Amino acid sequence: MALERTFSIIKPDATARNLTGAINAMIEEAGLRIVAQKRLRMTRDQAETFYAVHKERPFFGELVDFMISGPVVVQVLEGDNAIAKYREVMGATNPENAADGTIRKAFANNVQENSVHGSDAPETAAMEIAQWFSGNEIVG
Ligand code: 3AN
Repeated sequence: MALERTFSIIKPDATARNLTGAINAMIEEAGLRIVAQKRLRMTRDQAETFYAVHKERPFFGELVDFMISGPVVVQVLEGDNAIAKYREVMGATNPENAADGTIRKAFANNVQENSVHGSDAPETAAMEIAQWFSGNEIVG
């Protein structure tokens, strides 16, 4: 299996509840390595760029407001099959549909305040990582 990198965000609903460590523990227990991490406050411009793919969706405005409402932790995760593996660990977008043992089942408030983001494909992972990290901030 190929060593892969994916991009993760611990969202404002989770940082507000002091869940960074609990979520990181679930990430590490799944065999993923946190090879870069920083806590920051997104600007509106940054959030709009990050979620540009959703700009026609009815929830876009609310989603951007939510993502800038508090601090986030942006991360790069590395491991075998990291993109698919992290999607599994996160669970379904809507926590009502998330499997037991997943981050969203354990912590998400609802479909919007769903605690974590993870890239959905190699191309988006590369773009998302490049938006938030320079090469020398990622130490595998
Ligand atoms: P995922 O994060 O599981 O890849 P996407 O890419 O469909 O899901 O959605 C991106 C983000 O948009 C979600 N993480 C969630 O915060 C928000 N979102 C998705 N669907 C809805 C919805 N129906 N209402 C409000 N927010 C939503």
